[in-house]
Amino acid sequence: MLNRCTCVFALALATLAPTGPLPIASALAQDDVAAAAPVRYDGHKVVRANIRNLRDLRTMETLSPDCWTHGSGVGPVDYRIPPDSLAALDASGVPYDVMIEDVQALIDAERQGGRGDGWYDDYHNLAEIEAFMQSLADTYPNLAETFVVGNSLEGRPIRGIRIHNPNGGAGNPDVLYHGAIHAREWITTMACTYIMDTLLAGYGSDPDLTALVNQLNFHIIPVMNVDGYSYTWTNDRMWRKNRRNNGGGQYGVDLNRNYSVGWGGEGSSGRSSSETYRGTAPFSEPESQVMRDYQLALPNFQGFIDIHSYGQLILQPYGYTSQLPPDHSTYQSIGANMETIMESLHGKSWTHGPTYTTIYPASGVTLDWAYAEAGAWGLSFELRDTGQYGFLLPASQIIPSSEECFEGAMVLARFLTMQLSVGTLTAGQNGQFDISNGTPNTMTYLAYSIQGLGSTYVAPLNVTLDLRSPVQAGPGRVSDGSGSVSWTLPIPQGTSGRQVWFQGAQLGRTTNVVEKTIN
Ligand code: 0X9
Ligand code: ZN
Repeated sequence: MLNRCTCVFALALATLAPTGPLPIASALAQDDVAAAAPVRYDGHKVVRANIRNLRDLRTMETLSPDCWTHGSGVGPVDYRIPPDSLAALDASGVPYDVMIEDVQALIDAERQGGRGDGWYDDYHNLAEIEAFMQSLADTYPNLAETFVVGNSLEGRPIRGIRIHNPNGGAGNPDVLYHGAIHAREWITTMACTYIMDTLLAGYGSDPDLTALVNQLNFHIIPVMNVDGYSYTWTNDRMWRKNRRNNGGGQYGVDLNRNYSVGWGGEGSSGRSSSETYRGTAPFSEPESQVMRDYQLALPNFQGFIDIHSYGQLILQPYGYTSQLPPDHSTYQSIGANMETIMESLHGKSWTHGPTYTTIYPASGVTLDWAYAEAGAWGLSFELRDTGQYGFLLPASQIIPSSEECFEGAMVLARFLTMQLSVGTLTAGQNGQFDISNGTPNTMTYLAYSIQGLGSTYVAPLNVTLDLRSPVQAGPGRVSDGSGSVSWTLPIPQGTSGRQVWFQGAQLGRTTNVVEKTIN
C-alpha cells in the first residue's frame, strides 16, 4: 500500500507552532486571538492531478506538502501546491487542473466575514460554538443539556449537546453525530450546530421532528478535534490532525486513523509527518479514547455519523477492507435513501457506498469501529463541495450544506425509530398501512384524524398523539418479532378529495404523522 501526502514542509510549518502542550489558560485564550503570524498560503494553488502510475504519485508527494483528498491508486487526487513548486509541476508532465487559484485569497475572504449577523452567516470559533450550544441548552432546558465527553491532549473539554424528549428519553436509542475530527473541515461544525438547532426549534411544532426527538436521544459533538480546530483559527487554517507532539518537529495524529478496527492497515501511515499518521497504537490519543469511552457507555447506542468534508459522499463500512459488511444490503438502502433526499434539496449530486471503494481505503476509522465494536449503524458524510472550494467552502453555503447534512442525518434517525408508511388511498378501495421498527410483540394502534394536527394525550398508552381529535383506525395488532405491523383497511366510498392524517402508537411510543389526500 502506498502512503500519500508526505508532508515535506511539515518541519518548516512546525517551527511556527508552540512546542509542547500549552497551559490550559493560554490555550483557551488562543481561541479568540490569532497567532502573531498565522501560516500564510499566498499563491498556493490546489490542483487536481490525474495520477496514472507510481511515478506520478511520487512526483506529487514531492511537490505537495498537503494532499486534500487522500486517494489511493490511480485517478484524480487534489493537492495543494506552493508557488515555488508550480514550475516543477508543469515540468513533471503529470496532468492536472487548477481547482483553487490562490488558497490565501479564499482564507482572507473567509476571515473577512461580514455577510450578516445571523449564526449561519459565518463560521465560528470554538468559544462561539460552545456558547451557541449553551444558549440552546438554556433555551430548551427540558429537551437539552450540554456535556463534556472528556479532555483533549491540550486539556480542552470536548463538548456536546444531548437532545431528548421532556421525560429524559430513558431507554431510547442513542444516536451520535460528530464534526471536525479533521480540524480544517469547518463546514462540519456548522452543520452540527444546524442539526441541534433544527431539532430543538422543531420540537412541538414539526410533527416529524417531534416524533424523532420523542423516540431518540441525540448526542451531537460539533468539534471532536478541539485542539486542532482551535489551531486552525489561530495558527494554520489548513491543519487536519490533532496536536500531538510526535517528536522530531512533527505534530499531529490523524484521529480518523487512530481507532482500533483495522488499525495500522491500508490507507494509514506509520510516519509521524503524514497527514494520515495513525499514532503509536490504537486509541493512543485522548480525543479518540474519550470518544470511545463515551460511546461504549451509552445505554442503547444505535446510530453514528462522523461528519467530514469534502466530496459529497455518504460512506458506509468498511474503510479498512474491501470485504462487504454483514449488513451491506441494509447499509445500501440507508445510503440510497440518504442520497435521494440529499440530492433532492439543492440538486447537488451525492454518492453512497462502502468507504473502501467509494472514497478510498482508510483503516482505523471511526465508522468501522462504531459498527464493528460498538454495535451501532455507523456512517460518515463528506459534505460539500467537490473541490471548487474544498475545505474553504464559502460561508454563503453554510445553510444549504447544513440542510443536506441534516436531512441525511435524519434518514438514519428515522431508520432507528418506529415509522408509519401509508400507500395510495382511493375511495372505495383498500389502503395499505405499515409500521416498522416498533417494539416487537407489542400491541400497536393506528389512529387518524380528518381535522389535522393537534396534541391529544392518550392515557392508556401514555402517549401524546400529534393529531386533533384522533380516531382509532382498524383493530389494534400485535407487532411481529421485528416490530412490524400491517393493516389493509377499506377506504369508504365518497371520501375522494378528503385530507386525512395518520399516526401509529404503542405504549409510550408514537410514529411520524402521515398526511394523505384520498383519490
Ligand atoms: O480520509 C479521511 O479520513 C476521510 N476523508 S477526509 O478528506 N475528510 O479526510 C474519509 C474517511 C472515511 N471514513 C470515515 N470517515 N470514517
Ligand atoms: Zn475529514
